[in-house]
Amino acid sequence: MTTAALLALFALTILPAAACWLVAGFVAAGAGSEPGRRERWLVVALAAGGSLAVVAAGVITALLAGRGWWFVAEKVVLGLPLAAVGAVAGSIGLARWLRGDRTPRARVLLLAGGFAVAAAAVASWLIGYPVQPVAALVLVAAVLLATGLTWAILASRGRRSVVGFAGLLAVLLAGGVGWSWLADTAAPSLEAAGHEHGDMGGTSALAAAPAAASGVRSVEELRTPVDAAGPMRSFELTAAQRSVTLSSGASIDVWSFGEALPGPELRVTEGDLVEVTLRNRDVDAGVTLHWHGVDVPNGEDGVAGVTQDAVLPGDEFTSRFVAETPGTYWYHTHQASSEGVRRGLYGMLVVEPAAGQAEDVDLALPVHTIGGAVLVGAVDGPQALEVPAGGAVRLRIANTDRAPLRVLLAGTPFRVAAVDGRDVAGGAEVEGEAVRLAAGARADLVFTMPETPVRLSTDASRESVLELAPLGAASARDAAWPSVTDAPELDLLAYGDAAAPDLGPFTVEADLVLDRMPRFVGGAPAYAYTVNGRVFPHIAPIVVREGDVVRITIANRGFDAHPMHVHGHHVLVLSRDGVGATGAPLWLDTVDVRPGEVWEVALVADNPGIWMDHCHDLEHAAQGMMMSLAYEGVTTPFEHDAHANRPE
Ligand SMILES: [Cu+2]
Repeated sequence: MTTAALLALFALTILPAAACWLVAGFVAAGAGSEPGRRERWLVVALAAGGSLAVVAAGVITALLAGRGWWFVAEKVVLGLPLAAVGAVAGSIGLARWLRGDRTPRARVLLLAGGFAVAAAAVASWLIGYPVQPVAALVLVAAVLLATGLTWAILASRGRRSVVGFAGLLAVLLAGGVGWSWLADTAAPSLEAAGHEHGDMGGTSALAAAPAAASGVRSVEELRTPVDAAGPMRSFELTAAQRSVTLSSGASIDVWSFGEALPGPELRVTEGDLVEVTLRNRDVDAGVTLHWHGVDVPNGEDGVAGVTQDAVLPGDEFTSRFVAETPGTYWYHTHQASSEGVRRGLYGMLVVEPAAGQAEDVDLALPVHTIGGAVLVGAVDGPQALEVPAGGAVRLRIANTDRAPLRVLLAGTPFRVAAVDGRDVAGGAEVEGEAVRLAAGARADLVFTMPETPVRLSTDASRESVLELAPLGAASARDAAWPSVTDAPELDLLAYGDAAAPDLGPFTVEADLVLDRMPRFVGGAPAYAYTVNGRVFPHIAPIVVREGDVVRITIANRGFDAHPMHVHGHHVLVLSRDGVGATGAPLWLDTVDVRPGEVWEVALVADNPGIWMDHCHDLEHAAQGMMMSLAYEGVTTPFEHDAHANRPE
């Protein structure tokens, strides 16, 4: 059984357990001094069901423990002990009540059992990983006070003790919420300053080394030198609110970097010095340019509030970087990005090899959902392209949406030549397999045009498909094409020529445990997306020094996929769910961590700065799932919330 299924099953047993015990307690409490036969049997049945469910929750927890401590810590430390104590207390109360004990004690015990099991159910949801001692104490104290309140009521201890217990309980719960609010509105922690090296629970062999010789640097100093070598390629992009007519004829209001969607394709050559001037005409929320997948110097990274200020209407900002690695990239705003990207502030960046692109046909095709339409490249709806048989074709697919995307190239064998802007060595031809792209990810599909049509489809849209065919080739009927949803999925961890790059020993270890729980985001209560139980900008950064080799373990406790995107670096996939990667070295900038999965990736700290590391389901990022990879000695003068800066 998958870890996600076990997590769901745990919730589906502990919740009924709590419900059974609570209802049993309330029925007994309400039954008065002479319970009828039906009431007695109902309470017995509920208690039996509740006890069975508690035992089942224990068994599921044992199974989950085998998948990793991240999934069970709060269950083992708090939840199950509470549930066990609750079930025992409830059973004792039940036995007394059945024997005719009509003192309040029996019914109080029964209800206390219900409170304890309910607290166990809440623990998983509210406390998560790592176990937060204050929250755990609040929960236990709440059970005790609720029990006291029940006793005061059932034993008729008078209005004063009822009000006393109720008041204490209210103060406790308000205090717990207040404590949480304080933690979630404290000073941001994005810089390494004030954090011990390797404080994510790891150790660093370099920890004793003296601080970097260059001392403290600002992100503003970490920019591409004005006199950097390379042929200059200059572009200008103007962000504006526009009304755009799609190829289908539909007219939609967008925010865009050009007159059409997507923004202008920037196609440069390896070694070029790329200079892009961004102007904001009238996007009130502000914009920036982030070069997704390009490991630019930190000051060019385009994150509002971290590497620069948001570019507000009338302002401009010029980014410069050397296009070092050929590949498929994209650009998008990193100011109010969850709204801005969705509304259309995105475009493609292609870096061709210095030796020239090998293929005859080379298309960059971002897939984007907007205003009810799905654009593949610039077209919403079917599109056809004539390609001579025998021609080499490269389709650069980018998922610019927030949801994962499945892509099926049918009618020809193909190779996945590159993923996330890094070539995949020795990938064999595959046919009929779908390629899954996490939000933000790219894949280059390469094939030789056959005599018959080839069709690219995605699970984002039935209509928006691309058909490539030699002149005169008859198109296949729609029904004849295989369905993208039925196609098996290509496993990139087992694709291509195996090789094990030697990165050297790990000097920093970091665990990122992804979850969903009630927190305060931007001061407002939210069912937030969390990393290690915290939300942006209060998640402790991964702190590194230049030269560190970092092993990052990402565990997903939630029920959503989290495409974790680290800026300024690519990470090498080591393993998924304990199974080592066996294919060509897979260097990703976006790691597709699905529910219940545990990924181990390696990162070489070779690009100093303060780098965002966040979920590229940008709604999740906006709801807290955003943190930093911070180099020691790097500071930023830019502030979250100041100058309207809102990178999420
Ligand atoms: Cu996410």
